[in-house]
Amino acid sequence: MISFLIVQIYINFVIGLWLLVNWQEMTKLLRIHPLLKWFQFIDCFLLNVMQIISAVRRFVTFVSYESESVFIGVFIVVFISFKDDCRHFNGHPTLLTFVKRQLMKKYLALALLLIIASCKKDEDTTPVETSSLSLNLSFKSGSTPLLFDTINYTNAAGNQYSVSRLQFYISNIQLIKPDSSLVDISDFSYVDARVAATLKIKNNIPVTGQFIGMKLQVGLDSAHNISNALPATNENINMAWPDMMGGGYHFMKLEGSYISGLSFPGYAMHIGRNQYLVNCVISHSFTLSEGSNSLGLVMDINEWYKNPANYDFEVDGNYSMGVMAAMMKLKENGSDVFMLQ
Ligand SMILES: [Cu+2]
Repeated sequence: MISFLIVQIYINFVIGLWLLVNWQEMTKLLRIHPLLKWFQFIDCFLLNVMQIISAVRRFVTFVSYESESVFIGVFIVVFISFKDDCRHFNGHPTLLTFVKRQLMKKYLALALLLIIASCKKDEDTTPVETSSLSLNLSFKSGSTPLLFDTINYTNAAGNQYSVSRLQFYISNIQLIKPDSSLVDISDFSYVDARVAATLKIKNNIPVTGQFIGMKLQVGLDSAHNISNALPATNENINMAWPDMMGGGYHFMKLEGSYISGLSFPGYAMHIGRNQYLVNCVISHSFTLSEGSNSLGLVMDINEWYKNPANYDFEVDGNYSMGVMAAMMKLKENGSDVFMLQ
């Protein structure tokens, strides 16, 4: 509606400008006294106002179609049907009628182009895509990007280790507003650090504004952490936590090997069971605007092994599954494994 009015006013402005520039020629053509131009101006101005009102009225009857072709069609109808009802000068056409005829002859193509351009522009400013947030996951150990299967990293306890598997669920992502209220943006996603397709978490909940951080969980809440509650995909089946150990799903499987004296034993940091759900809080200010937004979500694997308590494969054990103390340490260390960038 507003854009339609803008087009109308724009066209009238062009007509007015044309009148000003070509006034002398016009008066000759129309054989009228130059002083009458002010009457003509007021006359045309009033007519323009009437046309806008009439155009709006006509447009409203079509607006429900909301298609570009109808939009253009209505405009052309309105444009061509300008009323010739101000013939004050002994049968001479009014200036506006004259201009309209000139425009019809010379500038119709230009006018149509303007209309189409205006319509296109209008479409661009209409938000077609609702705002959404994509999280792009990446992994590192300390300052080193994750490279699988190489003993390349050292944790706070001094264990030199590699990573061969990193799979987990990320769930209940919430954005933190400056007043500390929370906006829920996602349910849960399965992530396999080796599978690129799982590293982009998209949500379709429109959200805009300023935020001071993010909360999320590594694992599944109690409503989902029930055997066979998730769709029976290979990924979910592989993440199953044995029924004889309580059922549900692994929240995370982080595996690799490490250097122990002269040997290279494996390690498996597996977390599951509701009480070991990992709550992460990330302090990071960001603004989400209309359209699509993306943020980098980086997991520092070394953070699983420190803060508040160092995890040492030699002391705390290289297999955590079902070992309450080990899983509790990982859960608590896990609260700061993520950062946003
Ligand atoms: Cu396990």
